Amino acid sequence: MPVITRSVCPFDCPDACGLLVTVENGRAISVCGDPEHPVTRGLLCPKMVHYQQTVHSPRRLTTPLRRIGIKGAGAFEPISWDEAVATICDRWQHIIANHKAEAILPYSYAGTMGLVQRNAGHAFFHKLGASRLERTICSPAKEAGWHALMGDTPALEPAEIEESDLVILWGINAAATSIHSMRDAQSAHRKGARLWAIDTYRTPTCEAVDEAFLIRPGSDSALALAMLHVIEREELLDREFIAANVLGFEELSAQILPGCSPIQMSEVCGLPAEVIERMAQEYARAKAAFIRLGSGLTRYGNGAMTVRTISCMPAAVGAWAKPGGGIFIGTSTGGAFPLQSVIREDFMTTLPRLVSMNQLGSALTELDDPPVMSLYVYHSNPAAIAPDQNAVIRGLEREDLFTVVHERFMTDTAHYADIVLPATSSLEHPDLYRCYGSYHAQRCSAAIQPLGGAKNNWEVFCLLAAGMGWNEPFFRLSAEELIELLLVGENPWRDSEVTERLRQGEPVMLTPLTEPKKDWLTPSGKIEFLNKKEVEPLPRLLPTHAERDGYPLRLQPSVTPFALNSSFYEQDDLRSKQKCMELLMNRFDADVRGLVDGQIVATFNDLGSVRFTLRITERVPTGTVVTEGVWWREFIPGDRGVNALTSQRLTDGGRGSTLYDVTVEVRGA
Ligand SMILES: Nc1nc2c(c(=O)[nH]1)N[C@H]1C(S)=C(S)[C@@H](COP(=O)(O)OP(=O)(O)OC[C@H]3O[C@@H](n4cnc5c(=O)[nH]c(N)nc54)[C@H](O)[C@@H]3O)O[C@H]1N2
Ligand SMILES: Nc1nc2c(c(=O)[nH]1)N[C@H]1C(S)=C(S)[C@@H](COP(=O)(O)OP(=O)(O)OC[C@H]3O[C@@H](n4cnc5c(=O)[nH]c(N)nc54)[C@H](O)[C@@H]3O)O[C@H]1N2
Ligand code: SF4
Ligand SMILES: [Mo]
Repeated sequence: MPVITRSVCPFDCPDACGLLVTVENGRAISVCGDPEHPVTRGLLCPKMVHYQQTVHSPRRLTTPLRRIGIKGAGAFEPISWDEAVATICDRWQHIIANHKAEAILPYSYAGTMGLVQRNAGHAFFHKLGASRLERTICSPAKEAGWHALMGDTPALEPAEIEESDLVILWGINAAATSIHSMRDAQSAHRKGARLWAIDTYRTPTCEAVDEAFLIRPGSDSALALAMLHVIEREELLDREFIAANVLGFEELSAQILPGCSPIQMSEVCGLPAEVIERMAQEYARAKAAFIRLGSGLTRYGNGAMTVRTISCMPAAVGAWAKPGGGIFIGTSTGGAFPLQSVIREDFMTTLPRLVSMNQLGSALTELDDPPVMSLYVYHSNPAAIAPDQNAVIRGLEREDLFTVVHERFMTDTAHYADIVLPATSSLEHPDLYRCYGSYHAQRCSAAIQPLGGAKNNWEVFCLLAAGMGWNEPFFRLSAEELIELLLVGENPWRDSEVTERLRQGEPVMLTPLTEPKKDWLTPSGKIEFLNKKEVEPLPRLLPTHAERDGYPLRLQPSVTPFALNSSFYEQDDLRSKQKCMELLMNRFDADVRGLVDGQIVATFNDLGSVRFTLRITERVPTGTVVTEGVWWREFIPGDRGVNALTSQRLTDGGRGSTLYDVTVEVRGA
């Protein structure tokens, strides 16, 4: 008899969708959305509708492996878990004796978002004294930009979008990356709201809105400042709201806005001045404009400033004061669960060095005192997703680097491992999930037994702790007991009733801590247009990094609806929907280079050269080229993926990645 079990989508996505998994004879045979989930309401994206194909993929790793060929060649032999753990612990003891524990570097990110499995390694590496990883590849510049203006003010309730009369999907490909925001925006549309998208090329989201505005990469501050210039000039400011809620509008008005006329800013962002004029007027005249801000526009040398500048807009027109008005960058529910009980910073006896995950290439090839002698990768695929792939691979090829990769699949990174450990999928382990697009949370149990010898992240760290000879009782707790540590007590986010429902596996809504849209949690209590604590006290136009690089085309390493970063390439159907690793280029740019549709092209800059299949399309404006998805090397025309073209440079705030801040040239290959 098939059994239906509730579960949660574990992937790095704002939504943490509720799932219903049908299990028969120990196998997951189908997965669908949970119609009773209060937010996700049964809707799933195309990636997850056949999740059982990922879980039961013939490509799943099911036994530990030891490298037998040269590094990166992919030749391995099976070994037992005992042997794998003993080999790792022996090597680490040796490295610690010769170089100290900081020579060991963990590398993990967001293969699973579950609070236990995602954070499972922290306690272990803290006790070991390993280098710490600065996990900033995604969008820390977004938080930094928000913080500079809004302090600790929490996000508004995202469902307010449905009450808006003008929804702006700004730098977010919501149709692919945030399907519930898209659904709610469309519901607002049905009630009469207009929908805009502001992007750098025509994404699926642009096809689903009333109007799409395409701007030059990294130039959103120019557009926002020009709109503010018009709003002030046309006397469309909400002066009452500003007087009561904003600090430093006068300074912005006197020092910055005069130099930001639509004509001046048109040259920067590429939109005609009259279009900027119209956008400003319509934005200011809307009853309750709602900006849903994405992450793409933050991955530039000026990314934090971009977020800060755009975030001034709802304050200038008083949109915050109206239901459905404001700007939403994502929720943060950090206080809801005592994560310290899992990550155990108290296990650290010193404060080891911090290594940026965006600079793994340099860490592996340049760091000394001590050099990185061992890399332990879990739920991440840095050989594919980290910037400056050539530097990363030079590091991974080092014969003296001892690399362990704990994975579900033989990823590009696992190919370079000395030891590969098989990981469970989310259906094979329990966890507790929260999300960053709303305020829901849910605990789930394993729906099926682990495949073959696969083990979950937490189990592996318990084995490694035992292998290191530690007696610490913490490493004898089960994953369920860790979940219970996260659920102890109650707090303003969740009372005893909500906590009990969580224990039962029900999806629940957490209660955001303050009344958003009224209390500005900044030092002054106001929205700080002027913030003297910042290097840049006022929002202004800053250049991107790539503007100085000198290659003629801006490259956008964007996302596809049919994969999530480098995940899901194991599903043949999803992969075939993406066809192949394409470079999207405008006909004009192709013609001047004598390139034709379908040919293999070499795309290059100072960091590397990557082969793509050229796709000529009017979706991309001149001067910009786009590729979607982070392909596995096995499926691409050359031996390098898109990140051989991206750099290790960091954002202006938050030390984030600058994956979109790239220039290239393209020629026939
Ligand atoms: N299907 C799918 N879903 C995903 C992911 C995936 O890979 N595939 N990834 C997940 C992860 S980890 C994340 S962080 C989120 C990210 O999801 P989003 O917040 O949507 O971020 P991105 O897709 O990186 O970028 C959003 C859009 O910004 C555009 N963009 C790039 N530069 C600029 C700019 O300078 N200005 C403007 N206005 N737009 C710009 C890009 O073209 C893109 O369409 O999605 C998550 N969901
Ligand atoms: N060119 C380009 N580069 C990008 C991006 C882009 O859009 N374009 N996006 C960037 C962004 S926003 C992000 S967040 C990063 C994401 O980078 P990563 O967090 O590395 O994400 P994935 O590529 O999805 O790789 C996750 C891996 O975890 C494995 N995994 C899943 N569950 C488990 C588990 O429970 N245990 C273990 N041990 N393994 C598991 C999966 O098999 C998968 O190989 O990539 C960044 N890099
Ligand atoms: S990837 Fe995102 S949209 Fe798709 S099922 Fe998972 S949480 Fe939902
Ligand atoms: Mo991300």
